[in-house]
Amino acid sequence: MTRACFFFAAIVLLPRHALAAPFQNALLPTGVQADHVYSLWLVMLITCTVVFIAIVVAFGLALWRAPRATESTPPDTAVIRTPERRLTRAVIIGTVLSIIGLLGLLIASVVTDRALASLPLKDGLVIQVSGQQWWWQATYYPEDPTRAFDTANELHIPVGRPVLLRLASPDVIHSFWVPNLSGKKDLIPGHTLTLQLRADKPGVFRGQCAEFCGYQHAKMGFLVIADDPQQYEQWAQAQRAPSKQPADDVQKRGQQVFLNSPCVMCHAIQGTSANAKMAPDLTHLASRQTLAAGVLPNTRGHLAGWIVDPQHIKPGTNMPAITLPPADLQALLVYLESLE
Ligand code: HEC
Ligand SMILES: [Cu+2]
Repeated sequence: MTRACFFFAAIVLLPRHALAAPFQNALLPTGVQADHVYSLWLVMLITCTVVFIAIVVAFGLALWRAPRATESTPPDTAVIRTPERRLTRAVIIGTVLSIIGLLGLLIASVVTDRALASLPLKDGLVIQVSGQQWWWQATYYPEDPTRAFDTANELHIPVGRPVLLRLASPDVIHSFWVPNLSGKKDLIPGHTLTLQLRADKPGVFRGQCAEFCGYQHAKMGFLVIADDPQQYEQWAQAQRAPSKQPADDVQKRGQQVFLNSPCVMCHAIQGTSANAKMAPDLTHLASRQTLAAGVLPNTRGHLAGWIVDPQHIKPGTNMPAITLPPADLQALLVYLESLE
């Protein structure tokens, strides 16, 4: 019993006080929407715990009072020879209490749903997110060609401002879930669903596809980075700019390797002739913290490993292994790493 209490206290109290660095944690809400979900979770947890304890106690009492017998004495059934009326009353009270409890939980979820839908979207930032197998494509300011830009697998959002995500998918169902900021929302082919959220503190939050979408579903993560509004604007401006031009001969050679290899059939680097949209936009690849949808840290070694053998890292991924002479690969890496 003490252990159960400790466990209960641990899950309710620990996340708020002991885990200083939230990363992917539904119990450490960092935005209004996640707060609503967390409150509902608490209401459900507490209600269910109370009911569970009440049932275990009632069960224990029933066992305690059950008629006992030994080989030589018959059971004393006096205790269960209660008048029918009393039993009926007990069943009615039990049923009414259960209905009240379930109704209470239903009302709590409806209230949460309404609270989630009522986030004011004035001055909201619109991001179009498309779930791909198995990465995330994002277009910022989709309605405003002068401000629009593409990125992948890493969203920056301004702290304190509402964000409206328009979620779509070309083929299979995915689910967008960044637990510190909001609940889940599916990306359904042929529909656009929206998810609104707001980060109330700066931070880096991990998200994850939460709907089985194929072989590499588990390796379909992403990051949401909540920046101070000013930092966010700087980031957006940098992302909007075309890619950095090669600054030296090695980078120039790397760019040529990229443009002359199959990379251009799938990837775009704005400011060059590569503008395919089948795969993550690489215009500002070096500004991102991870590669391949949150699977690898974005370092030169991992980048090389990914280009040489993506099928080893994410079997079944839609990027083929590409063999390049070592010097070409090195130049390509130097060039890609310059794309801040
Ligand atoms: C047939 C299409 C295709 C070709 C050709 C291709 N890629 Fe990819 N690439 C992809 C896809 C799809 C992904 C996303 C994979 C995933 O995360 O599951 C990807 C991911 C990447 C990433 C990680 C991007 C990120 O932000 O996570 C890099 C870097 C990359 N490719 C570089 C290259 C380079 C360099 C070449 C050429 C040598 C190349 N790719 C050729 C389809 C392709
Ligand atoms: Cu998915």
